[in-house]
Amino acid sequence: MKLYWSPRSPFVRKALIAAHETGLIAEIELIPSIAMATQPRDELLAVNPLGQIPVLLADGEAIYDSSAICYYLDAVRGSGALHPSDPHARLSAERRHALGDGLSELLLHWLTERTRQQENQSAIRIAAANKKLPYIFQALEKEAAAFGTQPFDIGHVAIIAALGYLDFRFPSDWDWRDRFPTLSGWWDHIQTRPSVAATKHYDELVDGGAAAKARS
Ligand SMILES: N[C@@H](CCC(=O)N[C@@H](CS)C(=O)NCC(=O)O)C(=O)O
Repeated sequence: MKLYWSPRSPFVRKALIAAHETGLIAEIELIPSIAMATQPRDELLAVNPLGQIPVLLADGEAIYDSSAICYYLDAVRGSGALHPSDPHARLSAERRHALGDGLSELLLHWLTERTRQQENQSAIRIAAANKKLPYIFQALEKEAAAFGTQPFDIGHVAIIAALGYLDFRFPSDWDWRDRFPTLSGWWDHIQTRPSVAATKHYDELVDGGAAAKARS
């Protein structure tokens, strides 16, 4: 299998966590990729008409997006542990999955605005993101009350990807740790899970690959 990959993408991280959880990571070759919403790349469009990463090449198919890749690795190739078969457990997992993915999307848009020239930044979009964040974290804090007793599933994977991306890109912009103690306690605890510890973000463009070497 081949994965169009970047160590800076929260959606790629979801796929990587699923690959570790299912024990399939050793079968996946990583293809370093740069994806930008403003400059779609031909090599990505050839495998994903949306021009986004991650994309997994497996069984002669190009599989996208991150949710489909996680489903393929876990339910088609693995035991299905990340996608509960009980409808109520699955509904809960999918709601948390949506919450995590939604936060990742919001953060990606926020980063795009922030990296624009000051005069081109949209104050309206930045204000909208700032208004949503407390609501998202209140919902996460409520969900986190059950995290200690739930089997690990795709909802937790998506939330880890989003919170990890927040720490990576916005380490001092949104101080949630003291305000949301249940979520914060779980976040500290989950860092030692092997699939989480093995997939931390780094910026290969800044590190010049040093971080990648340290991890191999
Ligand atoms: N729904 C997609 C979102 C993927 C996504 O937004 N990927 C970003 C990188 S983190 C990307 O490829 N951006 C380029 C673009 O949107 O054209 C998924 O879950 O995989």
